Amino acid sequence: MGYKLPTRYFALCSFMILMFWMLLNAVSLLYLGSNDKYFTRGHGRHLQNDSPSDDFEREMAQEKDPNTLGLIRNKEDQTIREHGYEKHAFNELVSNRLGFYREIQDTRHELCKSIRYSSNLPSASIIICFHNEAWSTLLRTVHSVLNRTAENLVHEIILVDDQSNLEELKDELENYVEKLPKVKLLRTVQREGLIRGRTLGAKSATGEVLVFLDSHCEVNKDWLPPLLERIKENRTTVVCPVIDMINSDTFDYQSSPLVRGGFNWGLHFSWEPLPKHLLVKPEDYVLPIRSPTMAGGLFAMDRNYFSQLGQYDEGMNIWGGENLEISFRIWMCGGSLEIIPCSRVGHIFRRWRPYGSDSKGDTMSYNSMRVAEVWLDDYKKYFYQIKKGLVGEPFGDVTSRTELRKRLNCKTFKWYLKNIYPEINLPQEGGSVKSNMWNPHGLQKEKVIVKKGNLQNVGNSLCLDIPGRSSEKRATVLLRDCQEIHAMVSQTK
Ligand SMILES: [Mn+2]
Repeated sequence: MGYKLPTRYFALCSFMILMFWMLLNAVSLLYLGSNDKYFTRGHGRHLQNDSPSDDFEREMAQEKDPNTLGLIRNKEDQTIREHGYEKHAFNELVSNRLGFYREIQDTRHELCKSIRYSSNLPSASIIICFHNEAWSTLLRTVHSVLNRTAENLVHEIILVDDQSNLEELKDELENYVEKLPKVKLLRTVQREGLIRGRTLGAKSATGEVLVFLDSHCEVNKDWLPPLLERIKENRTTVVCPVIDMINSDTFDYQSSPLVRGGFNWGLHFSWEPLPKHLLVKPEDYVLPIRSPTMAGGLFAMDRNYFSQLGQYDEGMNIWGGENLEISFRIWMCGGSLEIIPCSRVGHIFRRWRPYGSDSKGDTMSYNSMRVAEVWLDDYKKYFYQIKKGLVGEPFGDVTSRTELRKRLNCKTFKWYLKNIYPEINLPQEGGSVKSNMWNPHGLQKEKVIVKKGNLQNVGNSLCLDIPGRSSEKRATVLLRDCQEIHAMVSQTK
């Protein structure tokens, strides 16, 4: 007996611990479950609010536990996560759980915090162009602007929907946006792409300054005054915030180092380290940085100056090259381009572009040819040296853009290289150039094609195939009859 008693006690204790554990789980699940619903689209409490109030902000600001943020609790979670990656190339499950507003770390340099800005800064029209953006990332962009920007500085927020076909971005978005202050929703009539979409937004804007943002951003503390101040001092200065990194899997917000924009002769944008002499004293970390080019998604520019300088090249399709075009144009036609270290905006860096370009093909190459033809003068030979396949390919009519260049009395590309980007190397004849670019996903390796052909399983005559365009990142690979593939390839030739 003396031996059985402790066993029974032990069993009883175990049972009670188990019960307690289950109770704890039930409570935490209930709590988290309700929290999820709070942010589920269409059912959130904020929908009843006419505008995000202080209460709203406080409630929204509660810390999201990074340990459970990505947890898959049921089949539905799994589906959201998987479909999210397919549609948006980021973890939509985590994004949904973060809600429309969250606290993020203030990534500015200490010295930024004591800078005072003018009380009569120009007002901004914030233009956010999107195509099939995820509900939570789009609205977190909007709410971060509403919550982290002084009201008098936001003239309006213009959302430009470029033919999204996601159901929630139709009526539901329209109804939601109606309840937000200062937010307008425009829609293109046909797929226009980022470039004409932004121009459409700019045409309807009435604020003094245009601020372009991507649709998956979170603006950081006091992000706007440093940009507006610089434009107020000189309306031909175009300014970019430092683009902090939001991790596409965890949504972790990380500070970016101070870098500037460059490019290579294939006309690809690249981030590069600052020349050493620019970062010596502590003050150097808050002073504007002259940048040869901009990344393209996030910048601010005087509205009239944007028009005067020729907006965008509307002959460009969907995406790509427009950032270099506007960068060259700004510098060569009398303006300047800067990165402002005290202005920080987080942006989700994805590993691949989740949407195609419809029937428009490789728009990056097409657009880059237009840039080369209009702005590069004799230097365009270096572009075609690297992009041999583009020689003789169509690039549309660039007459209006060459006329614009003449009308604005712009300087030569030689002047630009000598004065704005002396660090660039000219490629050796026929060769390519290596650049020491900074890349948020680590160093990019150069691609070398050693051999081309089919990959075949000799046992069953099945071959690896990529349905759709093989150049698309994250394309699916499947096994298919080799004969079938062969037939399709010869058909398309
Ligand atoms: Mn983006």
